[in-house]
Amino acid sequence: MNILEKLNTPIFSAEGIPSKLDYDNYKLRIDGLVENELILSFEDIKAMSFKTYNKRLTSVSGFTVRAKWTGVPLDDLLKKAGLKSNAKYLLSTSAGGYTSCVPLSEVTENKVCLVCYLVDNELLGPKYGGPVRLFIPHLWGYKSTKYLVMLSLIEKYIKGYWESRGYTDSAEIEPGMTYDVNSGKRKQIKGGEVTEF
Ligand SMILES: Nc1nc2c(c(=O)[nH]1)N[C@H]1C(S)=C(S)[C@@H](COP(=O)(O)O)O[C@H]1N2
Ligand SMILES: [Mo]
Repeated sequence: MNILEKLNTPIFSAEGIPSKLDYDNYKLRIDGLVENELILSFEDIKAMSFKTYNKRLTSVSGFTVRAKWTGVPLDDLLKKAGLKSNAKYLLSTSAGGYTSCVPLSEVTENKVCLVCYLVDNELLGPKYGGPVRLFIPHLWGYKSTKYLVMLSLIEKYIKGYWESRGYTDSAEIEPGMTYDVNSGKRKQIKGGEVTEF
């Protein structure tokens, strides 16, 4: 059981939860406005240099959870693929067709964005978006696509699953009350990445 399972973290998956994951045949495709399209296996991803961030995933539905998220920084993958000058947005797609889209400026350079495969050193598993998911702590969780299979570099913004259903395109975390999964307490958040607890 990983930390998210132990804490009974709420599970969001519009496309349903896979009964099991196929790590051996997993492929992440990076395509669109890049010099070199990449197709990476789970082994390829694990072989790349990684970073770990002790940070929170925060959902507009009203929960926030802290864990140590490990993965390949998006910047490293984009460097490997080579961005074309007209690439402006990152569109992420899950195995089941869930999508979300962010401006590159929100997920590169000084911004944390991981192509994540471990949480507190354990696999994400079928409930929490394995083999590989995005982790973007400073935006509402709907940008952190689970069951990630494709990252497409595009020129024009496309609304993703939740953005098409009325949630904001920016996904900037707004002030309000939230449930802190780690402590089991309801807390006030002030807006922006949740770092206060
Ligand atoms: N593929 C996929 N990724 C997804 C979603 C989804 O429905 N499908 N929901 C998003 C939302 S709304 C949130 S808050 C987080 C929740 O992550 P968790 O299920 O690991 O708590 O996943 C995001 N990524
Ligand atoms: Mo969410």
